[in-house]
Amino acid sequence: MHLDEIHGSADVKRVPKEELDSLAEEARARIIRTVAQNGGHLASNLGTVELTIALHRAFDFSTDRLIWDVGHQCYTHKLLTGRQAAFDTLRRFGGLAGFPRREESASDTFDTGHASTAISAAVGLARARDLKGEAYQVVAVVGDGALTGGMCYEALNDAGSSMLRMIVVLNDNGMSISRNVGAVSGYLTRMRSGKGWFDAKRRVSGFLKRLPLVGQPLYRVFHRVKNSIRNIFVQDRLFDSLGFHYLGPVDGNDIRGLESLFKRAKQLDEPVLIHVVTQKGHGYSQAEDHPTRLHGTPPFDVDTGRPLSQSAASMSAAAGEMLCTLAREDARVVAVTAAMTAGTGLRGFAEAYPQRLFDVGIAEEHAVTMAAGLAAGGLRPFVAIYDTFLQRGYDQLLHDVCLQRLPVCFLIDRAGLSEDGQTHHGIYGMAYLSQLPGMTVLCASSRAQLRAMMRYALTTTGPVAIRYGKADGRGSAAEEQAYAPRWQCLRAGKDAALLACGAMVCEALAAAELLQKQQIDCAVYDASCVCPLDAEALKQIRLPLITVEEGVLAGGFGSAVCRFCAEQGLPAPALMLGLTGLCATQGERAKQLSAHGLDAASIAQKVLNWRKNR
Ligand SMILES: Cc1ncc(C[n+]2csc(CCOP(=O)(O)OP(=O)(O)O)c2C)c(N)n1
Repeated sequence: MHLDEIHGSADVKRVPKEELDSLAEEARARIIRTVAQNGGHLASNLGTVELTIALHRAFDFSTDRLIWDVGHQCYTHKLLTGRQAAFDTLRRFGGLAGFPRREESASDTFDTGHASTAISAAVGLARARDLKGEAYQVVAVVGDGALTGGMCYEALNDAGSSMLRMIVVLNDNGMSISRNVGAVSGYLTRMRSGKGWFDAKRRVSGFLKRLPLVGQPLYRVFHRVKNSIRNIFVQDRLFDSLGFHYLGPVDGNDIRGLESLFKRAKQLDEPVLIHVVTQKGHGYSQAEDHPTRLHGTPPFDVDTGRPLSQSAASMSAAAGEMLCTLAREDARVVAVTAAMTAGTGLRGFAEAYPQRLFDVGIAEEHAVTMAAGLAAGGLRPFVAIYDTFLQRGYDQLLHDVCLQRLPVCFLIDRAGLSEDGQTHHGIYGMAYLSQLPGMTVLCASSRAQLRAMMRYALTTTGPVAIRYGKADGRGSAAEEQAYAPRWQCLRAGKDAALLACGAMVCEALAAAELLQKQQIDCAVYDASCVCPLDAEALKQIRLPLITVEEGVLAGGFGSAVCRFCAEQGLPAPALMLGLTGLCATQGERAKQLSAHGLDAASIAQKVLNWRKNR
């Protein structure tokens, strides 16, 4: 049977055993081809092809519920649940999402994107099922990387004492995006290498079962006491002691072995944790050899595994390089990351200053409070983090950093719309950071400015957040100067002033060019300090104001300007351009900007409309 004949668990069950491997190969080839064209999460998906097929054979996900943690490994699930025809549109604007989406398919039980949520969601579903007297099984698939996140332990703690019927599949490949970190990761490694017991158990079980007459009864006795025997072989039993029936570790790339274990687990009337060991990138040598580079990748060449085009100058790389410079000059400078060393450009720093980089795992709350501790201890921590993931650390920002006015600098990467869509957009940061007492919020529109802002942050005595998008749109147009928290007039004009921050500075400059052709003369300001606002500039501009931000309008930059104008008796902004409502778009940045009216052409059009309607 081929992929195009499969539309759900029932079809996967009909695949003859001897055709399972070729089905896995077909899915794998399709994933490689599609990600090579569209970009996406590659290595994680290649590692879970067999696991997904086995899950669909053992369970029926037209009624049973499957929750993928992070959800970046759900491509095979999409292929097996009626979405193979649309798979070429994966991650494209208007196409299939790169993550599970309930709106997209009834087979997607729970939307994910951020790590470590699946066990909590599974506990909730299992409780809902029991209260409603329903019978379906709930399965959460969680990676060992996601298991570094605190929410997992809150959920395990809750579920383990509840005797809920649910299954957690721990997909252990030893990797987060980079090599996994921390004590639990070390524990899992010991479990994997304590495999001697599992081999012994298999041999003894097989031997007993084969004994005539006494075999079966002896096997049952063995089965009952095996957990206590296992203590002798496997020293530690984290999951058992948390109240989970632990099964494993098993080969997670062996469909048949997994299928029979899942079928066994299904019979158990208690929380079960199945520890499966997969290989990240399995079946594609480039991804097996470079699982970090090919964890998430832009379009790439299948032969070499290398990106098809040179990526635009990266703000992350500039942040990483500057941090090395600052660390060289100032022994107090340290870096903190929550499992995003590569994504935030800290690889070079990790090599140059391994003792001064702290990768805490996918633990943003801990990262923020730990950084506050570092600052309280006299160091100058820079926390490099994506805007969307810092949402996790909101109370920590307030309670641990801002209330104590500790000098932690947040390097907030991927501010703005994300190709990955709604779970990953960095569009709330401007609003949520600006509410925090004493937090200076800066938006960098170029690498040069970012570097200057980082140096400036070291001169302050309180918390600073520097936000920036992925690419440096202004490039060499921006000069490196000592940063002062003032707005810069980049272009004079007499009809209106476009006040833009971050990546919107480029769009505003281009919009002003377009408007010039229509005889509308707009000034453009780089409103690099969003909190506090540049009060002097605002009082002096004396033109109709148009704010432009790649973030939610409610509580954001435009709102702050509006409030300032009301307080000062100045005219309110003529236009406030930004994002409203749920931003459910994904894919190509240019298309998203245009859909939300934030590309240069749309900005110019809105200014024209405003002029006409005045
Ligand atoms: C809260 C949060 N922080 C960071 C990330 C970025 N991220 C996506 S996948 C990933 C690694 C996940 O590792 P694991 O769960 O082991 O899955 P694998 O890719 O190894 O299969 C990280 C850090 C995220 N999705 N959510």
